[in-house]
Parts: sequence; structure tokens; C-alpha cells
Amino acid sequence: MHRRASSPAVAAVAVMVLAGCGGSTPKEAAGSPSRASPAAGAVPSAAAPAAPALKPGEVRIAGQVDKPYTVTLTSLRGLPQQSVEVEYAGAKGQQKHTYQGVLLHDVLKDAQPRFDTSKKNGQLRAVVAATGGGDYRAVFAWAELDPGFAKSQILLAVSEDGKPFDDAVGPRLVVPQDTRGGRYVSELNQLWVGTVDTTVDGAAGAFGAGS
Ligand SMILES: Nc1nc2c(c(=O)[nH]1)N[C@H]1C(S)=C(S)[C@@H](COP(=O)(O)O)O[C@H]1N2
Ligand SMILES: [Mo]
Repeated sequence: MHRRASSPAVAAVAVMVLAGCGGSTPKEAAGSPSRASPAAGAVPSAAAPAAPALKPGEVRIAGQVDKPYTVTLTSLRGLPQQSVEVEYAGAKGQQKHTYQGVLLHDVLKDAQPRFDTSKKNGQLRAVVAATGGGDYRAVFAWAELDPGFAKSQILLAVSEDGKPFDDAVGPRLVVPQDTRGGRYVSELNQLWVGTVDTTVDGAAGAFGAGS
């Protein structure tokens, strides 16, 4: 059995798509009895359309994409599977597991991210924010999860060491290139894809453009 209780905050998290990640969490929170986070302070973006309420175990893929959609462990099991053996350090020491699941890249590209095609390698400006139980969140650069760019096999895992995750708990992100477990987001419920537009010292990064 997976050791994390399913979060009661899943539905609340669904309306928090663009809200900032509020409270700070200790680096190693594995010993804490509950990872549920308060929804207070979360301000839904005025621009965001009403978010559909997520059922336990559902993962919403949205953000700057043309086809937002929802996956579950059941739908993920119907897709091509990969298997990875990984090792990572966590609060409980060194972990070694075999995970089976679907490439994160496969799942995200089906949502048709809106990359900035007016820019060279527009997809390299994109990021993915993965949110799990307790509003735990980690960010990825698109290039780290795109097998066309990096030696990457980031998965939405459906099972750990041959044991399927509970349907109501949902998939776990598996990040073979990471040596620490921090981005192995459990009880995954949101994947937000977006392009980063930077403003530094009040200016867009256009210096040298056209030269
Ligand atoms: N939803 C969620 N996922 C999480 C965390 C968390 O607090 N909440 N902690 C992370 C951290 S810091 C680590 S080290 C690993 C621990 O994974 P393990 O339980 O397999 O050792 O889970 C990661 N995934
Ligand atoms: Mo950790």
C-alpha cells in the first residue's frame, strides 16, 4: 500500500490552478502526520475559467494548452508503458524502486501546449508545474522531460515494485535523473504547462534582438 493518505484538499486544489504556492514546507516533511495544506490564501486567477472539480485520483492537465484534459490511473494503464529502475535519497534514506508508467512527455503533448513558435526553440521557454497531495509542487523545464532534448524518462507511474497505486490516490511522478526524491510528486493531481515570459529590471529580454 502506498503510505500517503489521499488528500482531502484535492477538490480545493482544483481551483488553485494559477494561485501561488502559499505556505513553506520543511525540506523533509516525511515525518509529518498530514500533508494537507490550508486552502486559505489561495486566490483563483481572475482570468482562469471555472476549474472542473477533480475527483480523487484524477490528474488535470491544463495551463497554456489547446486541449486541457484529465487522466486517471485507468486511462494511463491504457497507454504505452515504460519501466524504470530508480534510486533516490529521501527522508527515510536511500530508496530503490521499479516503477511502471507512461512518459510524462506523451501525456503532456496530447494536451497540445501552446509554445511560442515565433521564437527559436519556443518549447525551451516552457515549464511544467506538477502538483500533488497537500499542494506539494515541483517545477520542470520542458527540455528535461522531452526525450528529443534530454536523456529523460520522467514517468507518471501507475505502479511501484509491481504494486498498482490505488485509484483514488493517483499516479506518482518518477524522475530517474534526480538523486533526491523531492520531485517524485505523489498523489499527482495537476500538471500545469506554460511558457515563461521574463521581465528583468522592468524590461523584456529583447536586448540584441534582430542583431
Ligand atoms: N505529494 C507529495 N509528494 C512528495 C512529497 C510530499 O510531501 N508530498 N515529498 C517528496 C519528498 S521531499 C521525497 S524525498 C519523496 C519521498 O518519497 P518516498 O516516500 O518514496 O521515500 O517524496 C516526494 N513526494
Ligand atoms: Mo525529500
